[in-house]
Amino acid sequence: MNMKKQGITIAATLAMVFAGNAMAVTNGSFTNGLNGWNALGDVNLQAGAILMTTASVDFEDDFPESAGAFNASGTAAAETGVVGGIEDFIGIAMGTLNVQENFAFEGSVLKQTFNVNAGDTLTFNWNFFTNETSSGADYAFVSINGNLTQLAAPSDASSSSLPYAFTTGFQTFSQTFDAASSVTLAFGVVDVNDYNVTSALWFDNVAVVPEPETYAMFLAGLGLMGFASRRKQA
Ligand SMILES: [Ca+2]
Ligand SMILES: [Ca+2]
Ligand SMILES: [Ca+2]
Repeated sequence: MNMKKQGITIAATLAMVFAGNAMAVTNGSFTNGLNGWNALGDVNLQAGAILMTTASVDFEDDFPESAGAFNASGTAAAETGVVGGIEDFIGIAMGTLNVQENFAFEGSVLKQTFNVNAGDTLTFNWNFFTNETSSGADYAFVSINGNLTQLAAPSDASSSSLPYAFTTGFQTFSQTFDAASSVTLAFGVVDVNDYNVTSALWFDNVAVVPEPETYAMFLAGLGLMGFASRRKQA
């Protein structure tokens, strides 16, 4: 194999590696519905993004609104604290979703497991909606291998956004991984203190991107191969 062919082969291999990495998350923009994801509770595809809520189908969560008024999918929010409930589904201990002495009651989650490389960064866009006005109540979270990060609670949502009373507005989450590993990513939203008054999490554009240094090395490598190739031709 001559140097040019070898260079092309290496470039093709690198391109495949990088394409594979960019594809770490399956259907992260939800262009193929819920393909690649596993849902529990009220999880609904809306205009190529996800909206999940804490709303029942047949219970007046937001009295005096009618039952199911804030349910997005036709499937009720799922119970917490029970076998087959929210904690079980995303692999966290019972009670983990409680906020100090305030119990989580019900909610919804969506999850996917994929591989990351060291230096990869997970990003996604999100927005939290709620009808709650009290502090210390419902919240939305992201779980990465069982480690919960609260995205927002009602105290973070101050703008109005019908049909919900409050929203945080659109936000971007970003987290970089130190080591290569398998990652179970889960998004969730839960009712806290009671089953009443709905909160919702919207999100989209879930992606894993390689660290810039790796990209730079990749591009530098292509440049060197191009130089070697040109010199041979000359
Ligand atoms: Ca999308
Ligand atoms: Ca509810
Ligand atoms: Ca609530």
